[in-house]
Amino acid sequence: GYYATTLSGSSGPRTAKDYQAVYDVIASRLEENDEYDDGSYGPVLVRLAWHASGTFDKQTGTGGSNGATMRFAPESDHGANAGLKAARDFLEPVKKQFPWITYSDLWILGGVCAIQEMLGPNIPFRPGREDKDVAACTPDGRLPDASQAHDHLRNIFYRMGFNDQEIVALAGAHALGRCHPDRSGYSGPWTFSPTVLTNDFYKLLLDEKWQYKKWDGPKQFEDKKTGTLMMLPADMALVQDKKFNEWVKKYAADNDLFFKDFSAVIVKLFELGVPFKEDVKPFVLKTSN
Ligand code: ZEM
Repeated sequence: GYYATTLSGSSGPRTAKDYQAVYDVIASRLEENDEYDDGSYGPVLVRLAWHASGTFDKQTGTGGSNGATMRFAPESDHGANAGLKAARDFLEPVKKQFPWITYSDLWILGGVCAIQEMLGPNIPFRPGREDKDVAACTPDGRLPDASQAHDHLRNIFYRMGFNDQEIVALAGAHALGRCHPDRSGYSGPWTFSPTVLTNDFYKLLLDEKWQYKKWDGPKQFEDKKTGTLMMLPADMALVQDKKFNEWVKKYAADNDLFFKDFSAVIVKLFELGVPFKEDVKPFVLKTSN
C-alpha cells in the first residue's frame, strides 16, 4: 500500500538510523557552507521549519508542517517567506540523496539539526509528515507581522494553540540569525553570536537601551551602545506587555530553563496538525560533535 511504498525501500521500514544518516549529511553541509551570512545556514533553516509550521490553524486543522506547501506559489511568494528559498535550496541535494524522506519531514529535520548544531538543546524528532499538493497552500497572513505588538502576537499564536509563556519561549529563537533588507526590509542581528543559541535575546532586550533607528527603512530599534544590534517592534512588545515581560525576565535569568522550555515548545510547533502513526515515537538525533 501507500505506507509501504513511501516508508520502506529495499532496506525495509525507516528507523532512527535512517534519519540519523540524513541528519549527519545536513550537519556536514552546515559545516561546509560556512561562507553564507554570519557563517551558517543554521538560522535560515530554523526559520524555514518555523514558517512551514506556523501556518497552523487549530480551528480548521489546516496549515502546519504536514504538507510542505511552501514549495508552491502562492505560499512561496508570501511576503513573510521572502528569502526562504535559500533554505529550501540548501536542503535540495539532501532530498536527492535520500529520496524516501518527505519534504515535510526534511524541512523539520533541517530545523532540528540546525538548532542542535548551533549548540541548542536536544530537540526530539518524530517522522511521519506527508507532502501535500498546491491545493493545500495556506492563505497569506497567518505568520506574525513584525511591525505589530502584543494583541497581534496573541491573535496569531493563540490561533496555533500557544499560551503567553510559549510565545515568549519561541521568540528566543531570535538569538539566531538576522534581518535582511532585501527580505523583510528590516536590518541587522539581535545578538552578538547569531549562530549560537543562547538566552542572549532576553538579556539584551532587558539590559540594553533601545532607541529608534534613524533610517529610511521600516520602524525598528537599535541598541544605544553599539548601534549594531536590532529589535523589531514585535520583539519590544515582549517587554512592554506585563505578562510577556515576566517570562522574558525568567528566561534572561536562567538559560537552563530557557533551553528546557524552548525544546518543549519547538517540538509542539513542529508537530502542530501532524497525524503521526501511534507506533512512531520521538527520538533524539546525535550531534556531530
Ligand atoms: Zn522570526 N523573524 N519572527 N522567529 N526568525 C525574522 C528572522 C528570524 C518574526 C519576524 O517578523 C521575523 C519567530 C517569531 C517571529 C527566526 C525564528 C523565529 C525576521 C527577519 C523577521 C522580520 C527575516 C529576514 O529579513 O531575513 C516575528 C514578528 C515573530 C513573532 C514573535 C519564531 C517563533 C521563530 C522560531 C522558533 C529566525 C531563526 C530568524 C533568522 C533568519 C535568518 O535568515 O537569519
